[in-house]
Amino acid sequence: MKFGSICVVGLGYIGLPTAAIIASRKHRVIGLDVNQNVVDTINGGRSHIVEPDLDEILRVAVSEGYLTAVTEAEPADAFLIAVPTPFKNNHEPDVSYIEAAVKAIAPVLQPGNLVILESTSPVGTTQKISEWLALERPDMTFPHAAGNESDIRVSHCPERVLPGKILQELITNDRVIGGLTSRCSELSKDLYEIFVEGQFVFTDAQTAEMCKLTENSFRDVNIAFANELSLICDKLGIEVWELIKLANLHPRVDILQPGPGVGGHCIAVDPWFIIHSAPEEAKLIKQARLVNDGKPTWVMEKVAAAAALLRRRDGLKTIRVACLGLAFKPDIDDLRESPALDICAMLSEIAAIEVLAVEPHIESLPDSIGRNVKLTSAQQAVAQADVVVLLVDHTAFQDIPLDSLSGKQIIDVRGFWSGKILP
Ligand code: SAJ
Repeated sequence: MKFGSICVVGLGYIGLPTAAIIASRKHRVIGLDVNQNVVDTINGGRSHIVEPDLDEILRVAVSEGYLTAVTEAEPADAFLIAVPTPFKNNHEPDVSYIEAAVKAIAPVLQPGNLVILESTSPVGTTQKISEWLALERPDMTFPHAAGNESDIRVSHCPERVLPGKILQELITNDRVIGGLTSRCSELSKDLYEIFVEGQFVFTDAQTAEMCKLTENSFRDVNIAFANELSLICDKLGIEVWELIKLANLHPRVDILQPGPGVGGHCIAVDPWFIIHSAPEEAKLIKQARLVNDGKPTWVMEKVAAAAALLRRRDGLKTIRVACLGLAFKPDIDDLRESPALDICAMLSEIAAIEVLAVEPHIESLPDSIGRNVKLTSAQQAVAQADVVVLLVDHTAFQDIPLDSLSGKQIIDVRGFWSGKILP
């Protein structure tokens, strides 16, 4: 089928690059977002998020008239929902943004339209979308009730792209297509053929939902194993980085890297969707979440202990702590759900500790971090610090001369200086 126009609902980290890439293939794209500032920025040809290569592709798409952002839904041939799915305080999935997106597009739906859910969602959400739409539009038929003959097609095709490589992975990754019926799946494939070069694999909507949750839970459990090892090794006086390197020489062992905890808005969230739907069974997945969520407090306690030692041993009153890196992973500017940011904030609450935060990818600190934290250059922070905490292994930190660390307490949460002879 030829798609005359495609509406992407939610112009965030997934929706905006997806809208831009479809538009770059000379298809008319309507980007729908509730935020007027976001819509104005995009219509000005600019991106409100940082992602390699996005600025240029977006500028061209908007200037050539293939991409327009709006705040009110307009008719289109296909609707691609890419809104956030956070969890509530008790870790219960919050699908209210999806529900709002469905209600926003329902009035403009026409027979023959395709609705695709891309947002990571609890099992059963795609079916719910079909049911919600049926309630809003009793004049049409939907696949959960009408099967292959439905007026509207509904599928789940989860996004699986890695922040920092989104534009590349959107094209090259394989695409899991979970239609509510086989016709829903076929039409979804037609849409993704516009820009996907990876393979298409077909399944039902529930398996597609669970597949995405499984991928991120797999990674979370594996990171938890590495983080737990780091705690065990610290207790036993073993260098965890060297241990992992050695163990990984085994042909069937591939341990991930410990760090300050798991950040971002996917891996620390999605396992809870599985836990919520099968709490009795998802014991390991839950324990992994707790291990990873506990790591920032463990790091904070290590720093507090180093500060206490300096006070006792050297009689220092105020201890200066340089926190190297605030982003949720290396070489990006994204501070959302960052354990490094949480560690900085926790340290700044401790009396007689002054935090010098270093984050080469940002211009100013977020308000949430508190007023006691100063954004400082790496060189200055290291020069002034009594304790240096390496939280994020940004490439830029390779410029820090090892001899500038001399005489400082060093807490290397990433193994950045592992194997290097520190003075
Ligand atoms: N991390 C470690 N140790 C490691 C690897 C990662 O501590 O060995 C930490 C990172 O520092 C970061 C967190 O885990 O704080 C998550 O980073 P990540 O690079 O593993 O993943 P994300 O959150 O950027 O993207 C993930 C990807 N999922 C998988 O790799 C299974 C991506 O493909 C998904 O599309 C994305 O989640 C998403 O949107 O769900």
